[in-house]
Amino acid sequence: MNSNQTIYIRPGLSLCVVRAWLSSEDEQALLAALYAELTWMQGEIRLFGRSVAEPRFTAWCGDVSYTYSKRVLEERAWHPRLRELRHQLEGWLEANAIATPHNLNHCLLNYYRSGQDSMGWHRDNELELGSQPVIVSLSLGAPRRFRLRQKNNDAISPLTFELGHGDLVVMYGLTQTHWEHALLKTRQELGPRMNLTFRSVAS
Ligand SMILES: O=C(O)CCC(=O)C(=O)O
Ligand SMILES: [Mn+2]
Repeated sequence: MNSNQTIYIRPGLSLCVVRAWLSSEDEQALLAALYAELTWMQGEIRLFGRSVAEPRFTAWCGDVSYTYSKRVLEERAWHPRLRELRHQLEGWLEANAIATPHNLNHCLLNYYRSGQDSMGWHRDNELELGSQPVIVSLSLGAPRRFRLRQKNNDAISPLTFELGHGDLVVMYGLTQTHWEHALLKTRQELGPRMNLTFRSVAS
């Protein structure tokens, strides 16, 4: 096992963190290329009956369509760098004996312009991800606090990781049943961060 790699096991949670899975040169070049070359959109959410812009930008690639946050992300051709990363990460999962039913056939990307952009508490538990979703998350750019807490139980301490600059997190097992995660707003002056989540989606 890589010395940068730590596994966290808690009741209902299995998580692996690999620090600097990508080297710092690679992660900067990748962030710039993906920002320039992918099609980014800003989604809308309903809040108290009004439509407001989501506090982040989203892009994706996938062999199959995926319904995320009530929005259908249609199948979309892979960016060559994302296709390459997908295969490297599939190799990493295999080496670590983490099984995915459909390989990593979808990648959702989020771009947080500053500390004011965010993602609220949620689980990635859509039916099409299966009963034990494997979420492979790569973070580029400015580190941000990624938080996890057990759902409906504050007896178990939440977890927090600063994730950026090529760090990899893999959530697996029953994590998406019992734990929620979020990237909350911060007043800190921070540069942009991009997050790539590779998923295994049933068609
Ligand atoms: O930006 C992150 O680290 C989290 C992204 C996330 O939870 C998601 O895309 O579902
Ligand atoms: Mn998520």
